Amino acid sequence: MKSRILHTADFHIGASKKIIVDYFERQNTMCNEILRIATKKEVNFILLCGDIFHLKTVQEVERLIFISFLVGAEHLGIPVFIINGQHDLLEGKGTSLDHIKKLIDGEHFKRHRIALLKPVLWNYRDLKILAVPHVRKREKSVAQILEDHGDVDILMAHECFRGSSTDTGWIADTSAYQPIPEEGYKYLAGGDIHKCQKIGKHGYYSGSPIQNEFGDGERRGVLWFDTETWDPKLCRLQGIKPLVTLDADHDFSDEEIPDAYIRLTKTKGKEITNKTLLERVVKVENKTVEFEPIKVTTSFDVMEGLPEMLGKLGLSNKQQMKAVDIVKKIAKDITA
Ligand SMILES: [Mn+2]
Repeated sequence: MKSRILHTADFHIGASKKIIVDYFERQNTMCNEILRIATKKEVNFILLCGDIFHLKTVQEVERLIFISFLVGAEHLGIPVFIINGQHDLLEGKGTSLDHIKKLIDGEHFKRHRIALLKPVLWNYRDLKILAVPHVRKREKSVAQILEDHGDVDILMAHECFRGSSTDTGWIADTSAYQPIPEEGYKYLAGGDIHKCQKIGKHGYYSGSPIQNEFGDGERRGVLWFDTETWDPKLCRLQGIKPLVTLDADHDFSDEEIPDAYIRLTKTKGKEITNKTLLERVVKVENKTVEFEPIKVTTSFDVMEGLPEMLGKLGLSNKQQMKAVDIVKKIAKDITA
């Protein structure tokens, strides 16, 4: 049985809130875009490999962004298989995804599955999927956990594997990092490293779907593959403004300014007169520039745009209303 699969990770909902004015909307768009791609590519399920939330203090609206993503996927008939990353770990034994587990266990979501802190083996369609969530201290290596379970088709893990690298050129090259298991699986779906890359023979990091900070490369998206070729392709998200770094000492007077969140660097205090540029700057590296970047606001209603989004995805009015009701009910439950 051929399955089509979307692999993603490292949403980091709540990241970039200090620099991006409309970060809620941007990360909500990210979630909607992933559902759009999943629908277009007719995937059978989504692998979501950890670091859903950025901070331990997750705001309700941030929770709602993720819950509406799961509600959307549920209604589209697309299961999402989730593991936690290190950003999802709370002090003590909890995770920021415990409420999602409750919703799944309580059958509010009937399709999705979640593995928190402990490895779980899922059988789905004709596939064996071993989910290895992140833990603070690994007593057994990922390779040993895999060996305990025997051969699988897909290994999900949120881990920094040896040999992986970031956009800034950092490489995980010491023995402190986990070696990639050499065999016993057909596809390793990795989370943790934000740059999309191949690792080992059959391992892949999807990377984060969008840039979350300056320094993140612009080559981003989600991975899509099928179980005939196991050969993933990067699908880019649409409608996501990039984060771009510009040299403030450059003469911008005649230049087209990209529609982006802009960071200015290296200025010696030269006056900037290009209005479009000034409107788009959200961060200044060197304080000799004489203006304040745009202030961050935090008012955003996740319900706004949800029916339209569901409509665009092809849901009937009745289904849309049902989905909105579910999100409202959940919102009420978790803010109670
Ligand atoms: Mn991460």
